[in-house]
Amino acid sequence: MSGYAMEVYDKLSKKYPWEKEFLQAAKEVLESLELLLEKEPKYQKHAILERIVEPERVIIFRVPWLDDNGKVQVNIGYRVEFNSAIGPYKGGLRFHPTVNLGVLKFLGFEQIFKNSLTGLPMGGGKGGSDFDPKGKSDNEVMKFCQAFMNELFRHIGPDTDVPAGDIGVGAREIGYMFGQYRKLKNEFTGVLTGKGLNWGGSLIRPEATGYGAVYFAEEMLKTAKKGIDGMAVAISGSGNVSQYAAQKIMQLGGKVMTLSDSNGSVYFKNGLNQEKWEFMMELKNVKRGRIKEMADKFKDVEYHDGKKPWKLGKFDIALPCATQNELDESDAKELVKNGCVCVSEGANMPSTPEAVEVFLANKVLYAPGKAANAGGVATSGLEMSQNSIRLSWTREEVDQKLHNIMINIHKSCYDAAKEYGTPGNYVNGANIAGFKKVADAMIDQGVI
Ligand code: NDP
Ligand code: 2IT
Repeated sequence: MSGYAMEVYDKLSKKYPWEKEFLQAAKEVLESLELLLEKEPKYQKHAILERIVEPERVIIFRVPWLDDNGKVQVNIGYRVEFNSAIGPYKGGLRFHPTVNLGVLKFLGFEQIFKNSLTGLPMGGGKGGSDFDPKGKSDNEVMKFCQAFMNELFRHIGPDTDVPAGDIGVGAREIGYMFGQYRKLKNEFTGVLTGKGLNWGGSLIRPEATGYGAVYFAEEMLKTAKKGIDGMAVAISGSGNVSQYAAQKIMQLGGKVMTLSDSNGSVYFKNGLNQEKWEFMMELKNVKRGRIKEMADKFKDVEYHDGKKPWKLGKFDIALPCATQNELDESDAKELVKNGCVCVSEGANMPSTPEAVEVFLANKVLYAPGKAANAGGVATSGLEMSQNSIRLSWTREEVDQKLHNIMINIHKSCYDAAKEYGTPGNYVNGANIAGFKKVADAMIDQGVI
């Protein structure tokens, strides 16, 4: 890195040395922008980088709640309202014990460019809590969600900030939070996305992130005259994104070979099929069990305790769909050695910078999360539109719109990468295309 981008990154890393995930995300974006910044001095003149790396507002609050034993528990709640130049803050809420301000700043920062890439009018934000839903009763989860909303409600709104799900926040949590918001405000609005279908949710929103990551992989493969049919696919995670990435791969004739959770991975000797997929959906979404139980149930499923999927076999495609930095340099080298040609990130920043280097150096078709997983937030944007016009679109209509959005994002990234001298580099393409729209809006709107 050099010049203006380097100057800004240096200052940022001295100011927030403990926010390592945020610095990692910021470094990647700033590196990608170098050529654009050289060609377009207006961004430096208007101090766009100095402004874009600072959230517009951060809200941090205490979340006290009563557990099933009548004991008071205290968690920390956050909402990082990062950038609203092109629309209301938009982005998920994460409930996980590893949540801290640095993690949410990384996610909120990525969200700015991701949301811009969708072509929809959404700014960037992210929030959450260090609350761990694992092992909690439904009643405890409800109590926590209500307590969390008791503070968050005064900062959000359908035209201000529209949260959604992320790790540890799915349909159940969105329901409890929406109920509390509605009660506190005495109004029914599209303040959250990922809502239930009979109270304002959109068809295809649950599927959207996973489907979108596969649609993006398809577009990249087309540039190499390849397709998903017959490909062996490694998927990590077994949550919302992984579940529907797996379903779409099966629908397109690919063979899903792995799934995982934070305890270990399962390897499907004969690939995943409908029966096993349905068992997994019930196991993860209803029983809230561990992925290991798939190996107890099916003879042709192996469980690898404490292992990630990447070294368990030979895969043509990898879809990391669990969490940040889950795929490192050694995993990337092994994937490449075994013939992997395409990596599409369902998760946010799952590949370490060293892993990304390996993919780029080996001409793997590699899509960073901010492009590949943008289908989730894009469909949230479609949910907001349906809420505003008080109509709901059919499954086919929403899926078609999602598919078109993913095709358009692919094209924007592909074209920007080519225009700025690094053809095929979707990292640069996504960062440049996502940045330009937001930065130009900031210039138009003056120093605020
Ligand atoms: P879920 O909570 O539904 O699932 C998360 C999955 O990842 C679980 O299988 C979980 O295992 C695993 N996981 C979580 N933390 C770790 C960890 N530290 N190490 C290993 N595995 C882990 O979340 P989502 O599927 O919604 O989110 C997955 C990823 O996709 C995240 O990076 C999220 O930011 C990103 N994303 C999500 C979108 C959405 O619409 N939901 C949209 C765009 C991106 P376990 O059950 O053991 O914790
Ligand atoms: O990372 C993400 O894009 C999400 N968790 C989804 C955000 C949203 O507002 O749907």
